[in-house]
Amino acid sequence: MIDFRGWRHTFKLDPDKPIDDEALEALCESGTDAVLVGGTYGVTYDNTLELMSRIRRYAVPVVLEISSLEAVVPGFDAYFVPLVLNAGDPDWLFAPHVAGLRDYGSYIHWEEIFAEGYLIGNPDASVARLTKAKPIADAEEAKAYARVAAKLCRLPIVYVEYSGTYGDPEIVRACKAGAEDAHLFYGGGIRTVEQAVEMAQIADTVVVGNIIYEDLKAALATVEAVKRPVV
Ligand code: 1GP
Repeated sequence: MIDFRGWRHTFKLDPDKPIDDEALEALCESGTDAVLVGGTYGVTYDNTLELMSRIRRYAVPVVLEISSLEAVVPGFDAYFVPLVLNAGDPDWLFAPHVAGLRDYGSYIHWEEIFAEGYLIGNPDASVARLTKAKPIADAEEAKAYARVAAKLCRLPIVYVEYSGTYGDPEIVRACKAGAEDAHLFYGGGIRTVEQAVEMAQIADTVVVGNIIYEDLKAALATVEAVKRPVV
């Protein structure tokens, strides 16, 4: 069983985006703690299976962040299931989960499943538009969202998602305070070592996504920066 509580750095790969073997090897062998597989649009069973099989050549743990019932592929080390805390469309809270459990409930290995209280901070992200995410009013509200996830619902993970833009450290700090014992992931717009380090000082784990496809070297540099021991 995976233990994400020790993770400091992860890469997130989108099955809908091409990545060549050399780049994939560099990412998987970089020393990152895990590879998350997920995306908002264009995620299919076939492209998810293909990406998982390619990552499986390496020892790094690989986790599927489920975004589509059609693309739930067996064989991952674990499955992260987002519950969108600030979804304006309430169907993004539980409707797909009910549909999934109705059909596949008896096949699930529950020890591999972890629910994420997902808080969307970038209103322009595809996932924000899809779920009609409500804007986060201020740090106090962000903290309250994290508390709803961690304390009220006892979810193991709070994921602050700024996909496509670099987030507000004050908001992330407030989420960390509200998350208490839940594990805090931060993802969104990390393009430089400085940004990776800044968010890693607040969140338990940082997630590096898009930059992989734009500047692989910059993406790889975030691993060492985050995992370097503080002296
Ligand atoms: C996306 O949180 C991740 O789901 C990472 O965001 O792609 O902006 O790095 P970026």
